[in-house]
Amino acid sequence: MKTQVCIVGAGPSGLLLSQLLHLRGIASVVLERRSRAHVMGRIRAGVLERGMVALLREAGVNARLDREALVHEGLDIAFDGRRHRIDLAALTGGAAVTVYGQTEIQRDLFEARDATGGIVIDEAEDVMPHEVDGDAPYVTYRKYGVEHRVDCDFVAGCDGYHGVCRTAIPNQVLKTFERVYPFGWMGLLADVPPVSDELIYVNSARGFALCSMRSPTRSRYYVQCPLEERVEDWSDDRFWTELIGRLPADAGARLVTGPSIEKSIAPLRSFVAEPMRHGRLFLAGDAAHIVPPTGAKGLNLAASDVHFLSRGLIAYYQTGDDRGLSEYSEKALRRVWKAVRFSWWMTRLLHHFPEDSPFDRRVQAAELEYLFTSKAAQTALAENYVGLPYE
Ligand code: RFL
Ligand code: PHB
Repeated sequence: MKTQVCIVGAGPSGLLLSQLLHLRGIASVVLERRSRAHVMGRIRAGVLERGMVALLREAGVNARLDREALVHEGLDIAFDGRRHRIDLAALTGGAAVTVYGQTEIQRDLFEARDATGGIVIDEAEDVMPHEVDGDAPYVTYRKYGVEHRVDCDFVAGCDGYHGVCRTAIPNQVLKTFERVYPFGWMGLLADVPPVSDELIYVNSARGFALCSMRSPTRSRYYVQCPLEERVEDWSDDRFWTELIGRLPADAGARLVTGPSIEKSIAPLRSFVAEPMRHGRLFLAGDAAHIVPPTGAKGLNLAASDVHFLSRGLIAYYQTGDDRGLSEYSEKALRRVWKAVRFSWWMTRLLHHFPEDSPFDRRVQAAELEYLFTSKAAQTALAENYVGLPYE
């Protein structure tokens, strides 16, 4: 098979890139390791920056989002039993975030690719990019025991943190940066009305908690948990009791509980791989970087990467101008590191770190106190949370 861009991974990065290229007449083939049911069943992000919403609109996958998504102009941070609202809209001159599940975005993107005859091959085994530093790269994979080869101009590595494309960059070229946090997030999804109209991020004596949502009738809650915990150790009852114990009293009293639809534990990690381009291979999204979910930035970074990469590829195919491709890694990484910084900072601010000394705890409390009383500090949080510009 021959195509222009071979995209590895059918997560949000891969499908969005494929759809944006299609709209400009650029052909792609998407190779995905998992089944479609598996990809559609993953419960992940929920908060979209305006840049990502604009990109989904550009890709023509905004119809359901426009009908169903929730617009949030603020969020709450709770500490020491008190709640403080960060007025995102007032602090940023009118910006807001959009609450719409990654699961829904996956569905909208699959539907769009199917409707326009997009080639998305699922259950592709042993996907492997070759010759990416030459002029004629290709990708091999196996399906139903048969070997296949896709010849292409470029390979887009959109295959997530555990993907294979990053490994095609030689060790002497690739630099990685990493911070592993000493806890995870236990998440629960349930068809119960959210405890509040806006998200509540909680730093409590028992650790971090987050009240989020997918719709007016579906809630997503998280509690910080030790890394060695297993989902099987968390009955719904244990989860709800722990969550209520961490919420400010008024929210705890109002919380509606119910049977879980999904429960999972995610470890927290910051990770960046540089460069994001090697020859004719381009990494985008979690394949190149991971952030802890505290700042709601992972999916949004995948979108900004896809924005820069799609612009570069479109310019190349339309006019032969390869500047966008040459600058891709540097441009994307500038924005990535700012989101890495913000996610690390939010994580540091809101979690209980087991190794913290009494001094560290006092500094954390002082930083929260400062945030609650300083408009400058709130503005810094707000402009990062709604999303820095794509530039
Ligand atoms: P994905 O979604 O991991 O997709 C990669 C795809 O590649 C496939 N794949 C392969 N295919 C072929 N061959 C191989 N060798 C392959 N290896 C892997 C995989 O099966 C998969 O389908 O990466 P992508 O597209 O870059 O998207 C990134 C986002 O999924 C991720 O950043 C976010 O989910 C992170 N995240 C959040 N981001 C936000 O912006 N806001 C949030 O509120 C938010 N909350 C979260 C999150 C992530 C979480 N978890 C579970 C990690 C909350 C959680 C709990
Ligand atoms: C979510 O709704 O899953 C969510 C929201 C905000 C975050 C992380 C996850 O910071």
